[in-house]
Amino acid sequence: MSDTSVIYVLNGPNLNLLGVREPEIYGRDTLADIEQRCVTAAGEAQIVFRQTNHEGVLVDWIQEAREKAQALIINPAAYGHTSVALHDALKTLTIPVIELHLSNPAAREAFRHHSYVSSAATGVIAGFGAAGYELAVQAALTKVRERA
Ligand code: CA2
Repeated sequence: MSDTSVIYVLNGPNLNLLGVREPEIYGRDTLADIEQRCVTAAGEAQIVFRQTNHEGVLVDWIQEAREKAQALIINPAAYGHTSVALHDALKTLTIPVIELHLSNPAAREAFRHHSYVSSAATGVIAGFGAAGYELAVQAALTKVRERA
């Protein structure tokens, strides 16, 4: 059976710097490398992969995903710790939502311990570096197939 599912992979602020700064925390893969890993992991499913430094743009893309995607993966970066707007936007979705972090925020500074996204997510993947994106795509595909 062919898989024409569309999976949105949204990335928040500063993740455009991946592979350029702080490789000891976030690894050496660039965001372009990670996009390619997602495309490979998705097989016949389609990946829509985006990054923005702007909170409202993330809200717009989440609303777009309501119409166009079968699952959504989001690394909200710092907005995960601050944004009620992201929480509210994600709560409007009926598709599976996977929150993703390269590092494990629970093992870092206290201000990273709370996430406004987790309570609107189907599940959370954190601490596995760039490989977490591949795990998230697999989880998204599993959830989509369960619902088919
Ligand atoms: O571990 C993650 O994926 C985070 O979402 C990354 C965020 C951080 O605020 C979250 O607590 C956890 C930070 C993204 C910043 O990305 C950079 C990448 C390279 C160099 C500097 C920052």
